[in-house]
Amino acid sequence: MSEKEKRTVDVAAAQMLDKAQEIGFLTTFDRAKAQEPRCTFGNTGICCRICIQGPCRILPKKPGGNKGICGAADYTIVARNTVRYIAGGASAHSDHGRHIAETLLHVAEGKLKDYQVTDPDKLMRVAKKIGVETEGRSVDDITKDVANAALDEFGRMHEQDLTWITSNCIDSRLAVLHNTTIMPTNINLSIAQLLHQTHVGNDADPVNIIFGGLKTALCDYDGMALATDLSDILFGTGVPVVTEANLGAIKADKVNIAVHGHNPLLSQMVVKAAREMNDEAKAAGASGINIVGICCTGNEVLTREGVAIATNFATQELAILTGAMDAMVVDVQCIMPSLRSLAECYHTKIVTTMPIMKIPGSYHLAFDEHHAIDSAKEIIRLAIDAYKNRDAAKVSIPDVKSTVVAGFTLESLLNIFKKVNPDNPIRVLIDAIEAGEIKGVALFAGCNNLKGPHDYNHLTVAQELAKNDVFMVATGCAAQCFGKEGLLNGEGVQKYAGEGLKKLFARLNEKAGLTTELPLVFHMGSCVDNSRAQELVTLMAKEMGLDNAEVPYVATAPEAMSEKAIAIGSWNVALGNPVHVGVVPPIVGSTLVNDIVTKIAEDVFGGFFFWETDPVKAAGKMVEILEERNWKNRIRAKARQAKEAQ
Ligand code: NFS
Ligand code: SF4
Repeated sequence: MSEKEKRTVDVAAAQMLDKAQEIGFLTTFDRAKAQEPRCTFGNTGICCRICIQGPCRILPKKPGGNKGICGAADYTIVARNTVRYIAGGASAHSDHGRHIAETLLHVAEGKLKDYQVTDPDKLMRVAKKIGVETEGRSVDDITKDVANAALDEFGRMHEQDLTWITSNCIDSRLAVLHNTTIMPTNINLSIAQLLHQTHVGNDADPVNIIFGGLKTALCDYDGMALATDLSDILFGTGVPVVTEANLGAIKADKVNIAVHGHNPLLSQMVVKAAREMNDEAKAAGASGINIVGICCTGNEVLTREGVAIATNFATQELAILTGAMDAMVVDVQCIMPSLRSLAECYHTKIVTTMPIMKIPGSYHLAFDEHHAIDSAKEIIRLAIDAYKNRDAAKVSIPDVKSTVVAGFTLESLLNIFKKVNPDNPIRVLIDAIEAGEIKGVALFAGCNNLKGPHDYNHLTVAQELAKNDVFMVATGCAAQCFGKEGLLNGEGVQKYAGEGLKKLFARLNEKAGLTTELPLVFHMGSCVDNSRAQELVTLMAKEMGLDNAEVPYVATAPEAMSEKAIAIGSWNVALGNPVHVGVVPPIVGSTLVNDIVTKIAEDVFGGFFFWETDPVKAAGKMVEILEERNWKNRIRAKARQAKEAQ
């Protein structure tokens, strides 16, 4: 690997990094380098800052140094640090879900004129799933009950299992969650309890702490599952769309606005308002307005509106370096504070919109759901104004982009399977597994992490799994990497898929009736839409008559970074899924805790973590896991047949 490839595999990003070097701007790539070498204590998780006697480190060679000042052992410190990440992730995801639920309730109450129930069919499906009466009732009444049921998840004070978990999981899984006492009943309570549990002088038992963490991770799942459902109700359930990805999607002749962050409440309105404001852009001398997406709010509007992907997490600054980004409108999460200083070198306006996310020096325009379209229009006018100050001499947009076929919600994926098997769509995947055409299903999730080259792990793991006939779905920044690198289109299949996988694609393409070929990897949406992937594996489990932990399914976060990614990985484990992480997390400082999450977890939940930074080795291990599950399933089937024959 050359020095340049060590930074990123993304050609457009590499061009912009050269430009940054030329103009002497230090990006996140430089800052990542500056952090090396890392402190071993922090890097392995044995630094405790939970009280201000600390930081305490584990210094085994010094008398009294093998524990923190309070006596906390390495395993206590590592376990506490780990689950506090989960609390952060679950807070972010569930608060996003709560915001959507509140908005949906206000829609049903007639308080918000700019939002509607766009997908009443989904409303009915969700209502039925969670047990809300639909017969003879108005859409508003049903919507109110669904929204209130979601809000109830956050604060109910009676012991009742979380609804989006009980209604999405099969009985065998629910039994595991009950038997291990990790079934949550109240999202906010679990998060608060976990912070309490890990206060100085509280729980010292690493197993008990990890179980508290898993309970909270399930709240993360619940929050995102309801966020997905309610967003679909508000904005529609995506269908296949064709668009493009990478910095080449930024257009020199247009007013470019990037929507960046996570919550579709804002980005949907920006997309909608932009469609009505092309004339204003033209009056300013542009040929129109071009919206592009960064991070998960980009994935939300890609799925539902076909908005192009500009780039993913690690390269967000580089969109500004094109010199043609007129405004970046951000809401919450994964937004680098450095955007502001970079924007100073250009005409770009950074517009923050949420009360809990401001960047000093940037433009703050409080987004108000009561005047959503007006707020969105105001933001777009800022961008049009900024466009007038654009310096053409500073514009250099890499001529790099790939075609993207996205919009694969579970519903739209099943609709394609339905063309092959109208009576039982999910059988299409299972038949292909049983025929040995494919080895199983892999979910790609998570971020970028500059502890390794940008997008390298994502790309390599996917290429390896494709070669080995694994059916792939993806969310988040992983999915955005695949968009940029040409894996979200039919050419990706030709280039990378093994023979078995190609056969399945040939069958699907023949019947799908789309104007384009299906992509190598199915883009299932944003990180909260990992709930869609979990619904997929649960559907497979039901149809195969298995528990989740027996289905040939694996998850991977090849470049995990955020607390949210840690929470997602953790609920995947609790729900029976093996999870690869391509970065060694700060857990290895305690052999005991490391063994709990990588080994003991498998005995208890069927799911487990494994760390592997080498993407080829990681893919090899994932294939092995799928093969082992298939092998066990064949033995089970044989045993069943033998019993029936008796
Ligand atoms: Ni997920 Fe999506 Fe990206 Fe990571 Fe951030 S945008 S919510 S956390 S960095 S994948
Ligand atoms: Fe040190 Fe204990 Fe305080 Fe942690 S909680 S900083 S180990 S004294």
